[in-house]
Amino acid sequence: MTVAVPHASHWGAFDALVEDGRVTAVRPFARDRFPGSLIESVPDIVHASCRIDRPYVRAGYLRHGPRSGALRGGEAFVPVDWDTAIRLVSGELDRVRQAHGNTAIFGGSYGWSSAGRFHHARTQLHRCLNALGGCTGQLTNYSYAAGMTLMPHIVGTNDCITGPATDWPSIIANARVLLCFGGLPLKNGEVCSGGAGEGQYRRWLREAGAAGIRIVNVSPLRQDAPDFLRAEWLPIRPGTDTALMLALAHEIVAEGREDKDFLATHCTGWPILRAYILGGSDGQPKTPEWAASITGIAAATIVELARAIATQPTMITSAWSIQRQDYGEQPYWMTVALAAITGGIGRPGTGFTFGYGSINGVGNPRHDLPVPALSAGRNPTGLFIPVARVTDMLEKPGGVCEYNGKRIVYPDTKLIYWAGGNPFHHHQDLNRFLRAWARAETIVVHEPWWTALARHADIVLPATTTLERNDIAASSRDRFVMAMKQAVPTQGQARNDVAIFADIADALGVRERFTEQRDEGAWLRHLYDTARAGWTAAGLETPDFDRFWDAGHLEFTPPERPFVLFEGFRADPYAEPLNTPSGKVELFSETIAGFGYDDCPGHPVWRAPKEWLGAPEAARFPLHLLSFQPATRLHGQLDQGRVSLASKVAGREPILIGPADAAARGIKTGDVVRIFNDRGACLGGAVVTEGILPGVVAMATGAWLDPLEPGAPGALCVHGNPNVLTRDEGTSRLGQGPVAQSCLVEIERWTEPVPPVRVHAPPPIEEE
Ligand SMILES: Nc1nc2c(c(=O)[nH]1)N[C@H]1C(S)=C(S)[C@@H](COP(=O)(O)OP(=O)(O)OC[C@H]3O[C@@H](n4cnc5c(=O)[nH]c(N)nc54)[C@H](O)[C@@H]3O)O[C@H]1N2
Ligand SMILES: Nc1nc2c(c(=O)[nH]1)N[C@H]1C(S)=C(S)[C@@H](COP(=O)(O)OP(=O)(O)OC[C@H]3O[C@@H](n4cnc5c(=O)[nH]c(N)nc54)[C@H](O)[C@@H]3O)O[C@H]1N2
Ligand SMILES: [Mo]
Repeated sequence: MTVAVPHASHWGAFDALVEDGRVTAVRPFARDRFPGSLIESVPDIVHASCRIDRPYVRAGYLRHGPRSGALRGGEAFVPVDWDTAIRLVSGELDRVRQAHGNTAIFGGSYGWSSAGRFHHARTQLHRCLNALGGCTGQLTNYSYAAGMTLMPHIVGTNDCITGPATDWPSIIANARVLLCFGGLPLKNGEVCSGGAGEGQYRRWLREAGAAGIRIVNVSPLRQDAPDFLRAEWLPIRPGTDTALMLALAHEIVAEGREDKDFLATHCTGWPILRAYILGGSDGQPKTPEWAASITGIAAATIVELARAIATQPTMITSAWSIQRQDYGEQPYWMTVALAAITGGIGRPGTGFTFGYGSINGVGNPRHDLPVPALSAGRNPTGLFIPVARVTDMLEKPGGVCEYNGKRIVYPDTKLIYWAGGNPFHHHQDLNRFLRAWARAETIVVHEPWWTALARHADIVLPATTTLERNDIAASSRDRFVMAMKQAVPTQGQARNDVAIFADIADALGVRERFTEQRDEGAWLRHLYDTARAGWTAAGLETPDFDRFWDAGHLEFTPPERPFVLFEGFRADPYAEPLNTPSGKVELFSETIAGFGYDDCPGHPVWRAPKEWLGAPEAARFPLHLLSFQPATRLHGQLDQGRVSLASKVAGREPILIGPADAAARGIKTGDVVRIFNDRGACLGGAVVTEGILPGVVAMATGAWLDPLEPGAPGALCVHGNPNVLTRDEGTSRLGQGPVAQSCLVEIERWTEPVPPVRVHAPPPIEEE
């Protein structure tokens, strides 16, 4: 007999079809008119052979105990029972906090975990560590660190990134030009953090395409706008969007078409930025000809585009990707400036927003309502590092990190605890990271699967997947709240993260502080009721928990009136000022200028990236590598599922390369290639395409790291994880965001026998 169990995930809501305790298939949530395909991988991951079946300890750790300097990843694991595992972990947590203080415990644990708001592993870890006196935590994120640090200074809010933003109905009704830096890739709408009931992004793109809006895809990749949008493709050299924006601004000013009123009444610093654009402050007018030589886009094209955006209602959207590069603050600041110059800010369907094409849900019509969410509580140490500075922190105890006007002193990390994220997926320059990782004495990881993270740990605790527990999925960007019901029994000896932490808390005498005496059922009810109080306060009638749970979902009717960000400010900047020092849009920021950072001065500037096609290093590594979000999975998640596996080329991660670059290297579609630079090397499967700017290659993130010699920094990744190649540096001292997109490589055909990909099967196991 087949039972259908309602469930949800970051990659969509679905019914799990269950036979004899196994998920055999899924079908999309009946209310989702635009379902995606990633959910098809769910049965594969729940019952994967790479599930961790019981607790394990690295053989050398079991023998020698906690030790700094051990290179991890190359040794067999030894199974242990749960009591031993909990004793080891709680003993270490206690030893380290007693001997070195809580900041020696690095519990940042960045990552997306799973969609359920209660069993969210990272939040559960933080609750546990906070109950134990705290840890070193992390600030910002990998997605838009530079942007989210900058925006509060210049527009007083991050709503232009996280929403609520000017919504799609408003754009479709009012915009005539949609200028997209980084495009509107279809693939990115496959996911929504916390889970979406409906894949609305696909709907909005169809409607925008049908509305006759002129859509301009500024990107090195043609596929960043799906064919049905009939977008114009402006292939741009990676890392040069700021130069293009400055030239657009120059042309608008040269033709006297800037919105002088808006610049005078709603902005501060325009005379300073204007002088920079016209060349008065540095001797270099930012003309279309100047930008053409940097961006590779013809001056005449820039002139025509400048006229179009100055004379027609225009929405400017910049993908989150374009700030994950050297000086990533600059294209974001200049996006705001360009929207100010065209005068679109706060008017229906125009202005600027970051990331309409970056994730499902940006620009969805929505109420600003609370969603059920577990609180991690307060970290008593108060110490947080910018998330992407993790290698620096491990390398330089006592070192100073400058960030957004502050000086943060790095702690001396002895114990690393990771649950619900994967630095061997997300961090840059993994070979450097692996050496820094060796400095820790103990590394504890919770994972459902033998990912590269689990393989590089000392103590590995098997976590359940969401299909093995009850939870609630919700995102502020989506109109559904979804019940995630347990579909199958716990697999192997896996346990829920919360149960593991409850036992650790118990061993250290803080069980009640951690559990607040609630079990899973009581917690779900509590989180739902807390959010519901907010819904009631907003005047909305909603079902009680039992009725919600029985129905399997709750739906809010979206507001009818289109939403326009900064509408009130536009109408009256004195009655509704921005939350900035001047109350206006800061085209020059005294605060930022006061930090004295030459890598992020007081107004937007063009700074040539450290690695790009115009850099001296391009002589040795002549190809710019983009490592974008994967169409076939969520980061490293689902890589062992059918959708991701079907996309591999010769069993490797596909890498897109243009015909001329491929021919010059004797490469054709289907070939295995080696991609390399001074930081590392990986294999990939070549896909030759016309749709990429010459000199650029592109490989998605998320292939599980699979070193030819596990544990050896510098070893070839035989599978295709681009983070062995990327650079690990901050965007600037302001945002300290990651710069994954600023990366040069060379490629050659791989002529030796092709090594097998082994990472989707368990690592070597020693018997007890
Ligand atoms: N080169 C390059 N690198 C990048 C980017 C890029 O553009 N280019 N993008 C960056 C961005 S924007 C992001 S957000 C990051 C994403 O980086 P991450 O969020 O770290 O990537 P995920 O693979 O989603 O990691 C989540 C991990 O949690 C595990 N997990 C899932 N459910 C559970 C659970 O219930 N319990 C436990 N204990 N574990 C669970 C999964 O198996 C997985 O290993 O990557 C960044 N890295
Ligand atoms: N299917 C799927 N969707 C996802 C995710 C996933 O893992 N899978 N991850 C989610 C997450 S965590 C995040 S943060 C978002 C990220 O959202 P984004 O950061 O917007 O996504 P990316 O795919 O990294 O980049 C979008 C496009 O920008 C282009 N690009 C790169 N560099 C440049 C440049 O210098 N200039 C210009 N003009 N274009 C450039 C690339 O061609 C790329 O395809 O995606 C989310 N959506
Ligand atoms: Mo992200």
